[in-house]
Amino acid sequence: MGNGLSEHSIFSNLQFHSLHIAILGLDCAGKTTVLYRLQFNEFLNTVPTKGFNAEKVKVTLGRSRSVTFHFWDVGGQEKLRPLWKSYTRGTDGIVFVVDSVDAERMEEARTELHKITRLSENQGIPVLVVANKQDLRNSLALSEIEKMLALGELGATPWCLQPTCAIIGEGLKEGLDRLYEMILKRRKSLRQQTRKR
Ligand code: G3D
Ligand code: MG
Repeated sequence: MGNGLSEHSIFSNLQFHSLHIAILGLDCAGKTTVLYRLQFNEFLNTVPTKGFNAEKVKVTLGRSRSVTFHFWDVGGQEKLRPLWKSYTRGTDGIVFVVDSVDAERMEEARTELHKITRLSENQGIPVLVVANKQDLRNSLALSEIEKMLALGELGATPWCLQPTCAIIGEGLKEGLDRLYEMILKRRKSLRQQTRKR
């Protein structure tokens, strides 16, 4: 699972405290801004590495649960996208950031989003789609973004669409809460399936 917990401990009680999240999206969507704004809580450490940023951030979510997120912010340039799958292997969730103003590249974002969620190892992994840069006047409405990204065609992938303004951090905590809930729900249903076997 990539979070250091054994399957047994996860399934015996759903109190997992550490999650692995890949932050993906086209270049300039705001991924790195999202990552650094997420440090609204306790900052643990920084590991600057070529090609990606890794951060461990401790977040207090609804009902006072403290969860440590290990975020991997991977470069979004075309030549780096083939690397995405190495970062989503064993991930608990994906944050997919889109630039709400960049209508021209929404189709490209859709292609990449569908490509990564269709991989067999990513089946069912929850995706938080972040409609970033909502502060800009010409940003697309959520309903338009949902349509342009064909979110309704994601099949087995649970998803949520969250409007944000990453430069001031607006909407990010709500987004993480929603992602956490989706991850929790998936873990519960996997646990039930295991019990039935
Ligand atoms: P990336 O990591 O996805 O490539 P970055 O994207 O986080 O580097 O952000 C790309 C640019 O978008 C940055 O501007 C950043 O400040 C801007 N940006 C990120 N989030 C928002 C937002 O919510 N609103 C607005 N208005 N801008 C945002 P620069 O000028 O540094 O390239
Ligand atoms: Mg970046």
